[in-house]
Amino acid sequence: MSLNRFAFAAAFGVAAISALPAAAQMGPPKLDQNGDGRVLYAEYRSANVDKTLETLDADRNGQVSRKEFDKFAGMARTFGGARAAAAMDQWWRSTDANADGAMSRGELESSSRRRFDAADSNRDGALDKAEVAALRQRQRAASGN
Ligand SMILES: [Ca+2]
Ligand SMILES: [Ca+2]
Ligand SMILES: [Ca+2]
Repeated sequence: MSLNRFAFAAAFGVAAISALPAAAQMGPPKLDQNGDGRVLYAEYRSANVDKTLETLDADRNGQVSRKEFDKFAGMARTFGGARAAAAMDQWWRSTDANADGAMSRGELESSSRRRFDAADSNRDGALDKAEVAALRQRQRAASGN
């Protein structure tokens, strides 16, 4: 097994959850890396931008092509069903801002920032448990569950 395949396999277990758009995956403990109950933007960004590229950018060209994304979206559907698939689709549409068929690092950064700012309702630069809960609730409402 090549290193790349191994990395992919290692990511697979958490993939359907932790590389989903933040709104769909605030639950996993990984987001709050230092375990203080607050998610700082640096933590959020690392989960949403770095982790996404690490997991999805198979050819390591610094952006996620639709083909790379679809491979992953297929796995998300397998693990998370229609709801995960819908979340993936929504994530793609909200991230590929220039609609060129790829998520660039810049696009991931700005979509990550937008989500974070929208979730940080008291504007203190961190997501506390209540803000995370509200975010998850909005996500459930949006996906019709
Ligand atoms: Ca790529
Ligand atoms: Ca793009
Ligand atoms: Ca906050």
